[in-house]
Amino acid sequence: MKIDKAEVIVTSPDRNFVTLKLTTDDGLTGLGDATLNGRELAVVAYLTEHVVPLLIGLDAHRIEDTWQFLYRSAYWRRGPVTMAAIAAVDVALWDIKAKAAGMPLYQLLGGASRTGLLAYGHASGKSNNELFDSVREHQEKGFQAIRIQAGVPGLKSIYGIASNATFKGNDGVRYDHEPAQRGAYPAEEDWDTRSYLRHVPTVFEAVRNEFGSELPLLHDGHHRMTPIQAAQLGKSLEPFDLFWLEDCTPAENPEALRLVRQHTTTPLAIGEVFNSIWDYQQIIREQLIDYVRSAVTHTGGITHLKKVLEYASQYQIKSGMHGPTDISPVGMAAAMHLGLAIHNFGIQEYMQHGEKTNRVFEQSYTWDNGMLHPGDQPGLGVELNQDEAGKYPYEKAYLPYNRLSDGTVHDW
Ligand code: EZ4
Ligand code: CO
Repeated sequence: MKIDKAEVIVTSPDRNFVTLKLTTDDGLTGLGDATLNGRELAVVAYLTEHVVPLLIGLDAHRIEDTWQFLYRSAYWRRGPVTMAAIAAVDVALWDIKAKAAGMPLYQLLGGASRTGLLAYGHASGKSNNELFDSVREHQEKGFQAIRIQAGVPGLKSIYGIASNATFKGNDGVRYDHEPAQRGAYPAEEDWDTRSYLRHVPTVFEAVRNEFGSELPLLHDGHHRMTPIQAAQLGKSLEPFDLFWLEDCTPAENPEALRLVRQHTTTPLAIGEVFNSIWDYQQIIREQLIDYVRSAVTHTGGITHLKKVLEYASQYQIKSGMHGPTDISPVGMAAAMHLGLAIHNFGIQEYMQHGEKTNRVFEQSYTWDNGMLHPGDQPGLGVELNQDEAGKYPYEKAYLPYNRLSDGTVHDW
């Protein structure tokens, strides 16, 4: 079974997505997600110019060998662009292999270890009342675990809150910043860590008072704190029993987490911007985290992320795969097959795509009572409707960034 054709498809239904479609000489097709939010065309060029020409004629069954060939032959290893490109090839090959076997992909990964995947959604609001409404909306949609992001007094806009209503989804303005803002320049936001540190514990106290102690609650610090500030926050959130505190410090410095760990028992999650097992080597070995945040899409595909998660399992560290709307339904399905199969699944982030996206990517995964399941179609269970995809050409889009009150650029 040889790879006969490789197409890179860019479509922008609710936001930009990059998809690799492989076709074999016996007519099977496989899809891989290669979406890198705000830098989509870099991955398109990497694939089109440097990877696609190498794929034609390869044995589609040789997934591990193809992975190693792409990774090692490039000489320039790792990095988000490279690893997203390799991930797309890897996932498309797994899709093909599972279709050839006539099985849903999770069967090839060892079979189901559970009946479904606990998923969390994103609630947010500028005020506590708005936030409570958002939590209730999520509970009505079935969510049994909820991420809490709140506006901070004195700050105009902040990560996770739709302050300037950048995105109108099908159900109105959504409280999130996941769709990079369409435009030719990143939008500027403001930031003040001390105000944030003072405010967040009061929000969690209010949420616990309103919704009780059972509901699993999560929070994303989005890389903005210094180690000692993160330690302070973890400590001040301890009474509210978080499921996790995510990305408390910038991802580049794994040592920072040692200091955070010394001061707090709040569980830590990190890694949505990591892209290889090497990024995790120290923090897993030293047990500095509790959850691995990497997405299949950004971490070299199923082949590579499975290795990270197997390594993590020795230390009782679990998966918490990144699942914002900038992971396409193809990437989400890949995460679900992997999450269903591994023993150390923790939780899956799930933001729910808009209707246009769902028409472009026909899915067989299901959402029921707070639980995701990849479905039982052979392969990934997602197909690309190319007529629909063709209706939505690429639109230039950037993630926002932020500055302190004196104009200094801060971590976003
Ligand atoms: O900012 O997916 O936990 N989720 C996140 C996301 C990321 C975007 C970046 O592309 O932090 O909102
Ligand atoms: Co995050």
